[in-house]
Amino acid sequence: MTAKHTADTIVSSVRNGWMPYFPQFKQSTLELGKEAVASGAKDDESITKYVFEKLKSKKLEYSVAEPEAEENHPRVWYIWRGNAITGSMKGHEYAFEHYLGTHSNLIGKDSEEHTKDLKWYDIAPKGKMDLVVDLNFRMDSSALYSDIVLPAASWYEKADMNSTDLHSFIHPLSAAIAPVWEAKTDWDIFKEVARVTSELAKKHLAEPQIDIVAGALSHDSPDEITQPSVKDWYKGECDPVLGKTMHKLAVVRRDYTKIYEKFITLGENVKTKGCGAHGTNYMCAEEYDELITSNHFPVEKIDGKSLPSLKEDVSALNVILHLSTLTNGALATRAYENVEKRTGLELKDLAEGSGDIRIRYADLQAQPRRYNTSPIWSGLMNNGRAYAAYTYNVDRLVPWRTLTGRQHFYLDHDMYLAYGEHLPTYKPSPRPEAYGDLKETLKGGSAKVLNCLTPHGKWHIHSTYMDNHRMLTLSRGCEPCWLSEKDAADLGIKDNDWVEVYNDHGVYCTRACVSSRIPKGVCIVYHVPERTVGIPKSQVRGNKRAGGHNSFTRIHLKPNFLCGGYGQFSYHFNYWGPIAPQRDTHVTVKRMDKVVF
Ligand SMILES: Nc1nc2c(c(=O)[nH]1)N[C@H]1C(S)=C(S)[C@@H](COP(=O)(O)OP(=O)(O)OC[C@H]3O[C@@H](n4cnc5c(=O)[nH]c(N)nc54)[C@H](O)[C@@H]3O)O[C@H]1N2
Ligand SMILES: Nc1nc2c(c(=O)[nH]1)N[C@H]1C(S)=C(S)[C@@H](COP(=O)(O)OP(=O)(O)OC[C@H]3O[C@@H](n4cnc5c(=O)[nH]c(N)nc54)[C@H](O)[C@@H]3O)O[C@H]1N2
Ligand SMILES: [Mo]
Repeated sequence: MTAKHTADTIVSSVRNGWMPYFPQFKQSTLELGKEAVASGAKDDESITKYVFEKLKSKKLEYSVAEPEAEENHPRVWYIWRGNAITGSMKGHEYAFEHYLGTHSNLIGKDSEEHTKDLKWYDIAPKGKMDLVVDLNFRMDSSALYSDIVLPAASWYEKADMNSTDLHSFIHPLSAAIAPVWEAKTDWDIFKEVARVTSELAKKHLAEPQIDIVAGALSHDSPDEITQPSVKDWYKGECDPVLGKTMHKLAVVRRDYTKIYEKFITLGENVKTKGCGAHGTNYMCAEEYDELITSNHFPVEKIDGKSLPSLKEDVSALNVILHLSTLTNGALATRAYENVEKRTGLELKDLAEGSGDIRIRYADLQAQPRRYNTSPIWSGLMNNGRAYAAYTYNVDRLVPWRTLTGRQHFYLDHDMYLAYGEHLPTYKPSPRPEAYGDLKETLKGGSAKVLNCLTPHGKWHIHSTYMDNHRMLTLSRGCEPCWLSEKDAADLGIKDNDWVEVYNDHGVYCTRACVSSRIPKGVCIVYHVPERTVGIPKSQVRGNKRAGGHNSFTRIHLKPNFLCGGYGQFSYHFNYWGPIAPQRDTHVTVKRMDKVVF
């Protein structure tokens, strides 16, 4: 199990239903839907069966098993509220080369260890992406590389909300002025994209389509007990059974001409299926109807039917607030009643006093308001108590959302056992050579190797606020490379010298900040410089423009984070899945004798 290339573990992870992956299959899922119908399949059940049989007989191949095939390239990328290129993109230069097809400072060679389940290509394709669209109010590094930049309204030009599970307030953003010049609110931009797509669909995708979606085995559902041991149906280790030994399949009927209508209304699935997350659920048919009958909310008439309106950003916000347990007390009570049934515990008292609370967007604007204590989050906040995670489980004995309902120290999953991750134990860091960050760089020579860390910026949030004048004045006009006095002396580097931080993956040019606070053997480049500020040309890369702090990084996925279908190791969007560690990246640092911008 552990002898596999991590990319091969990703392949089994998708086939076994531990993780979703897009694009899904080597064949278009709309074509697949048509083919199923042409073969005589009529209802969802027979369409699902058709696709299942095709997967089982291996006539339908998974995209994840051949990411280099043209049919499997991701083509269109929308970047919204992220600085995906440079900011988040660890392994930046690899993405330049293979996804964007731009210049890159990569000199790394392919690994000698080839994949088995994932089809290996000796020459990997370049520039897989066709179109990159960025919504932003700043010309950040991602915007610089995008084909289309859609100017977004800033936080003072639109209605919006922010919230997290770690504090107990919902933060409103309000328009003080109208969006300047061509800028639009994010809501209006996406609404316009939806409208134009629907228009174009009348010509290109006029007929309703049948789509197939493969879903992962999910957290907080019976899927958590589907795979007590790791077996691969694809390799004949067990029978393929949808939603048990493999992923699920859903048939989704799409009408692309109606995307706009769907964007501006809330559909009836919410009424019939209810809402919920994190192991909670509640019906909200009454509240859904209130959105239509009460004159507090606007409606849209579609084909003679009234539906709650999401046309304007403020309407969308009020719909969310009306249907959330956090801001509609009747729903908090109902959700606790459901947890009472599941746990046999008395919990409804936690909603006491919030029954008639209804928080609207205008209320949030008037003054800060704490939201209701609700089973969706694990912190109890009654009577002004500060939010602290898991007080719900500790104080009220509500089972933890794990396989046993308790906190786990010992993890008895096959993959955790195989990797020696079943108990927290000390594992020495592999030697720098094992990581291979400097194979080409140090060919025919040697140099001082430092472990370069890229922690979060002290005074800015990622790339935001980094590039304003005040911040740049505080930080030498750049994001410097922090070095220990000893390493700097060994490398002949003085404080404030221009240096190159580089390895096989890429290069970042900046000033040195020599400090007694940095231990020997380590250097630090804080997350995130912007390509718009002070990026000179690199001498070690023959006068090519250097990159940012993610240029010298790459990702080492932790394979056991890919597993699924077993208790707390079950997929949930943004909660369980592999993270992208750039830890233990090794570099060398060299003084620049000439700085050319
Ligand atoms: N090497 C290394 N890489 C890392 C990390 C690391 O520690 N080291 N950390 C990782 C982590 S944990 C994270 S969270 C990511 C963060 O990385 P990103 O999320 O990519 O970084 P941000 O700079 O926060 O990007 C947010 C962008 O959204 C824009 N924006 C803000 N508000 C709005 C809005 O209302 N509308 C629109 N349209 N745009 C808006 C901002 O101008 C900014 O350009 O980076 C990851 N990458
Ligand atoms: N000021 C500011 N605050 C932020 C953010 C920001 O950008 N700026 N971003 C927010 C976000 S989205 C996130 S995810 C959090 C991140 O916040 P943290 O999780 O605190 O992340 P970092 O600052 O990247 O790293 C924490 C520490 O890990 C150390 N470290 C690096 N490699 C290793 C290692 O191999 N082993 C160990 N044990 N330690 C190591 C680093 O030196 C650093 O001191 O911060 C949030 N808060
Ligand atoms: Mo983060």
